Amino acid sequence: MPLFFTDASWCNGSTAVSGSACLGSNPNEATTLEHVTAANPVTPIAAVATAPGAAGVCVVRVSGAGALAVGDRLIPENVRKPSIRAAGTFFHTAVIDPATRERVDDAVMLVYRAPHSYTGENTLEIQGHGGIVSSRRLLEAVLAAGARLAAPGEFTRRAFLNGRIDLTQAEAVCDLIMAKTDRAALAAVMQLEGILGRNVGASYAVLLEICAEVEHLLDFDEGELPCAFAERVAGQLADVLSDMERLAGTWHEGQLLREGALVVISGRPNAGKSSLLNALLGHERAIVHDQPGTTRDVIEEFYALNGVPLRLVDTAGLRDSANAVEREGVGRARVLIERSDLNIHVVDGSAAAGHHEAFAELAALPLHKTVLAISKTDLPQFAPPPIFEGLISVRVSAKSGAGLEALKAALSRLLELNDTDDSRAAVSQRHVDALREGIMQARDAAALLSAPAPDLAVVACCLRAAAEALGRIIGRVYTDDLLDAVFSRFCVGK
Ligand SMILES: Nc1nc2c(ncn2[C@@H]2O[C@H](COP(=O)(O)OP(=O)(O)O)[C@@H](O)[C@H]2O)c(=O)[nH]1
Ligand SMILES: [Mg+2]
Repeated sequence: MPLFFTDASWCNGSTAVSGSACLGSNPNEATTLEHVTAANPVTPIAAVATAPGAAGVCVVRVSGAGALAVGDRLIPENVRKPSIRAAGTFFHTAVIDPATRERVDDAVMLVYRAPHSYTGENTLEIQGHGGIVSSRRLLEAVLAAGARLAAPGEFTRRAFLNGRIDLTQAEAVCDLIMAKTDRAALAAVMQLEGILGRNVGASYAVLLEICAEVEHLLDFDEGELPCAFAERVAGQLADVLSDMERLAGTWHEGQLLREGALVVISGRPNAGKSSLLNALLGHERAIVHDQPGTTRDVIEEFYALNGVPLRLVDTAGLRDSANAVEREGVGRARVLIERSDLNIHVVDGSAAAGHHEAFAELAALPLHKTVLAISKTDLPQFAPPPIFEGLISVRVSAKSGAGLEALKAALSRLLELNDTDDSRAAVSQRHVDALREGIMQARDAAALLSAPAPDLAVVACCLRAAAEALGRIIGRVYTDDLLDAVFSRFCVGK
């Protein structure tokens, strides 16, 4: 698997990184080389960029060296060809399928010329009429005119390979499309704007700089460190480490914003679980009935808590049942509780029967991620609940709505949701994995440098490995596998 570096500095040092390929001093030059040789030959790519379904407009995007020529083949003879039109122009035209000569649509075409487009390549955007059939026919005509169907995320992958955006910005495009709450969208917009890339890029540059200095010393000295060198570098490494640790510390928030949290509502039959789900959602999602065992399957709904997406799940009541379907539901509920990020355990505060058993069940639950909701507080309460150390409990009434705000506050507390900080990056699992690798290597380098007569070759190796880890985050160092993993999350057309 070739490893691509977009920095000349990877070739300068005396420490060779095995299996590496240095592609030149200019990031664009390097990526262009990759672009032509490996990923994409000259055939332009095309896809419908808008969501399927009935809509006013459908946009088909064509990108690549021959994109404008594709447009030439789609229009009547008497219309001026896009390939001879200026960048930034648009025009109205009939669209003809070059294979069938049928008139497909009426459209507006927009001409972008490299490098001033999303992908950095010549791009033609065709705005036709929306609708499933209409957009399919338009795309078929574009493919007949010489484009090939784009792979998921291929437009954004080309934008990255052509140096338009770094890898964190490419990922932010996907995060923004997938965002389920305003807060998640805002975090994605900040990343798209480059906040994470700049943060990581600065540490990456410092690490490479120190590494070059160490390698220089290796070439000219017998491993003797000049006066004050170790002290200065120790300071620089401490700053880089604290930046990396701060970024790694945003993982929890990033994870919640991207993946959401699984919140499972559990409890005995008739405790008021489905009523609580409905009360939180503000509509009658789950069937509520005084007959125990009404909810047999698992019901999942999206719910935004402080801008964080929750997967709120109502389950079958936990009890031993003779009914096979209900037993299956109870089994699923137990698995879900195990997997959940949070568990709301509902106990009917008004029921005399089974009161003690219901509280006894709590002992078997993962209390560190459980909120006890004592329900039906609008009815006379049977007895005060026993105290479980460290367990957060709230009193709620699905009927009157009392206690719902306290329940939300308890959930926020357990999920450790902080108030939104617009200027903060929120890293993903991929980022934090690389950050941890970088932190480990940078710490090793710092420890070696603090010892008397350090082995500078080993120090340089650690620094390079730390820089490489950070380089993978922003895409200054990449493999095709890494790009495949990043862009496979995308939809076709982006
Ligand atoms: N008075 C009162 N009754 C409730 C409340 N929550 C649920 N119930 C009733 O308790 C019964 C069982 O409710 P349900 O939500 O289906 O419980 P589940 O089996 O735990 O899902 C139904 O008759 C509900 O109307 C509440 O807050 N107050
Ligand atoms: Mg129910």
